[in-house]
Amino acid sequence: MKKLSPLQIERLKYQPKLPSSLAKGINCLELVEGEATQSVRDQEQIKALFKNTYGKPVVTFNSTSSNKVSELRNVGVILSGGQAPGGHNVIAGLYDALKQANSANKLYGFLGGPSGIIDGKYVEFTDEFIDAYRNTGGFDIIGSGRTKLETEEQFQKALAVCKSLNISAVVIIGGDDSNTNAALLAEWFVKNNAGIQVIGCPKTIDGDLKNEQIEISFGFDTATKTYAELIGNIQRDANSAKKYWHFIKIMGRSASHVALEAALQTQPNITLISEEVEEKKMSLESIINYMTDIIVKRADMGKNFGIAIIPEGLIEFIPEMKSMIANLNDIMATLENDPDFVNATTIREKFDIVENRLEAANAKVYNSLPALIKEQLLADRDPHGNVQVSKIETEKLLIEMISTRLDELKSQGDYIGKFSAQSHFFGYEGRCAFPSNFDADYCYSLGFNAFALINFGLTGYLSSVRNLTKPASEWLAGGIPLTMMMNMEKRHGEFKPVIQKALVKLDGPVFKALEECRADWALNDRYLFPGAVQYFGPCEVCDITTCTLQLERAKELASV
Ligand code: FBP
Repeated sequence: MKKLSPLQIERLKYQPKLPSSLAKGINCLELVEGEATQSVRDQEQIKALFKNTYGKPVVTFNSTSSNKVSELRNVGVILSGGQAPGGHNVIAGLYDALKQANSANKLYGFLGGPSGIIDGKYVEFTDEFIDAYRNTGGFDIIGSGRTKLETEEQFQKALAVCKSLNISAVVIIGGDDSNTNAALLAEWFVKNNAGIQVIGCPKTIDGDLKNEQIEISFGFDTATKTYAELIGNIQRDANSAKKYWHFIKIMGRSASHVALEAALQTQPNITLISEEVEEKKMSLESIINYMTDIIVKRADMGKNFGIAIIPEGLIEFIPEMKSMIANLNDIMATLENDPDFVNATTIREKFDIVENRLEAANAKVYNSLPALIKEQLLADRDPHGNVQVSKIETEKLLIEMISTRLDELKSQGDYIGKFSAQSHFFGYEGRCAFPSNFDADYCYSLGFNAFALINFGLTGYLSSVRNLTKPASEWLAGGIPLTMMMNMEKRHGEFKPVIQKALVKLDGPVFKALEECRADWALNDRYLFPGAVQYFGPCEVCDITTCTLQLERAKELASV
């Protein structure tokens, strides 16, 4: 028997809460259809590409008194992309609903992400299998992957695998890219009369898969609370020793929602928000000046310590870097097969080849960077051909440039402090934590609800559970068409239909909350210490949601 920690044992017993409409039973639901929908942008192009799944209505579920056994359905499930706390509960909710609907139903888990459905690698879930993973973090129940599902050949293979298992529906648990895959697969299955439905579930710690119907993606709650705990601990350390500046890079591929939320929970001295940097066209130099100014002012007050939060994707939002990285991404695609580059024996030779190929202005920016960052910018691209920003040590770049600037100021007599910095990157630490009560309940509900959508024969929908700042019993279950969230974007030089990413809105209530306080937090230490995620205890501590969700919902409700 596998040894479990005391918390593992207790969490396995936790019974996640469901919205009252779903709690009555999977066979006691009625479907309510809303108005027909359209995509967020590029309606004509999206409609042409999704002839069979475009324009469907938003749907919601009500409970009814009728209780009928559903027809037999076998379902396959895929975990796709980066890990996010609560993924196991989505599968547990899906499994429970499917077995409640008809005990002869079967749930298959495809192994290692989307490639599992193409290669026919799967497991069949049983009660015992599922029970060992309830309320646990991670995606290790079946693993995850980032394979894109987009080619005719992949779709044909997926169809053959589903047919061999008599699968009539597939649930894809993923972020914007994975749900774009889900939309493409759904359309292809309908077009080819495959008789297989596809339902998505909104996952990503990044919090950038959201809109009016999807208030937040799952995992954001737990991950941000985990980072906030760590930042709070570091703030205590900094405030105790009073000798270090801590530069903390926080995960979040592109949008700064995670950094912003972690900042609101902890109130650090400096928080950079990538979307603001882009909007204000802040150069690297102006970011350095902004941060140096605060460091100097604090030093004048006798405080040679502080906390700076840096969003993971920052580098791509600094205008001159964005242009250089875009140019570099194109060049890297050709250099992969260039013998001079591939066989270069020193990193200096690689730098020279790259600098010669970059446009003049971009070469200048690239050349101005420290060697460490130049080298990291040459690392392997992700499946979309982009730099993997989690591997770029922006926090170290900023420390190095600020140190140089402070030395200059010191030599001019404008700085009297002592700058000693520590760098951190909080990312993987938060993605597989035990899901908070919120994420445990939300994920279970999303999975349960995904089966409800399947049971009503829907396809090309995203599982939607709303009203999330209210107790779970008041949550609203339903679904939104995936095409409703799509627009056309350039990928690998071509316009493709993709789910639109939600970036931080600078006129939104969450950013405004930071903006109002940050000057005060910069100089007067207002650190908050959130502590670890709590699973047992008063609901004011255990069941609270994020500042982001609370502020956004409050604004939405006020405008109704
Ligand atoms: P998803 O969008 O797939 O949920 O992944 C998000 C993320 O955690 C980002 O925050 C991060 O940049 C990236 O994954 C890291 O990817 P990897 O796990 O491949 O290193």
